[in-house]
Amino acid sequence: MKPNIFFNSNLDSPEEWRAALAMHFGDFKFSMAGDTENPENVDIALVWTIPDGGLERFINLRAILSLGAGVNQLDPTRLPAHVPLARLVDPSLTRTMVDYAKTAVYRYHRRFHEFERLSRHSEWKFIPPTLTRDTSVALLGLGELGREIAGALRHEGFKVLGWSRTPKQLNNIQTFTGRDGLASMVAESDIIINVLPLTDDTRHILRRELFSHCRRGACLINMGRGLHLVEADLLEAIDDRIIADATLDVGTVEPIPPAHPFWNHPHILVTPHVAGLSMPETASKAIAENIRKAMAGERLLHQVDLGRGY
Ligand code: NDP
Ligand code: OXD
Repeated sequence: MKPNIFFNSNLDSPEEWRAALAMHFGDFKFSMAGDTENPENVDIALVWTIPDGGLERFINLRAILSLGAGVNQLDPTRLPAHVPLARLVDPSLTRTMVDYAKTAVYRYHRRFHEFERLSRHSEWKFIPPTLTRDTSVALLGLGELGREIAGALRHEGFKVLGWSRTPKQLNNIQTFTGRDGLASMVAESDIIINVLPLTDDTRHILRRELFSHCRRGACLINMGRGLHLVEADLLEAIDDRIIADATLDVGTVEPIPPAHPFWNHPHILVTPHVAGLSMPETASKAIAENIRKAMAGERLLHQVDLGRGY
């Protein structure tokens, strides 16, 4: 088997990916936009986003493999519907997402966000610590990432709640489904973490209506996608003290423009879409497996259901 792979990403290193794939395939072709000799011979598109020219010229494509856990950045409506699409599940991505969630949660739980503000005004104010069992954390999304984050926070002793499309039974985690379930969950939560995929159903889910059900003074952590959030509604909810603070790893537009009100906002911390990172060394294992499956005409691992959008 000699897979012919087309690579496209402005975030991932082609050199590192080529080297990582060489650990799995004795012989393979690897090209990028501009140097693909015979597009009709390309088997696999390994991509973070769609290249400017689209994928249409790859008329014999066997699979589209996302370099991310999310696929919305590929705009699945523009993809050839007959070619299977898979998202990435990778231990390094999961681990970095779990670490980010724990860091952001502890920053609120141990009041570092308040000490950061106080220290800017040279204010020495004692805010007593509390136990993790007294802080409740809600997860929107209980998939590959949400489940791991929920388990890790539970392990730290937090009270953990989670919401998903289909019902889940998870050890010591209270689970919810449906819009009413979501409203009930956020009403009980001190910290709300979004780790949903962006679909027609989840776009703008973090909006005024949801904030109206939140516990007063809740903190929000958005690790999903910028378009999950109605930005103006968050600013309003912070002004109204419904939401106390927010950590935003993703923006409606990335990078968030310099004049955006999120920058320098005393109650918002922006991180530049760094919550999760997949490292080619580990991620190439799952990608290689899917390349083998695609070449053998088998169903892909983590194949996206285009109907439901994730
Ligand atoms: P999964 O597909 O494994 O899980 C998705 C979860 O969301 C599932 O629990 C699913 O429910 C739930 N869900 C989907 N639609 C709905 C809905 N309409 N209502 C309620 N629940 C819903 O995805 P991953 O966990 O691998 O990744 C999740 C997202 O995290 C990615 O799509 C991406 O947006 C984001 N991400 C962000 C990164 C960053 O650096 N900021 C890095 C990596 C990912 P069910 O279980 O019932 O199917
Ligand atoms: C992803 C991401 O979806 O990094 O993997 O956002």
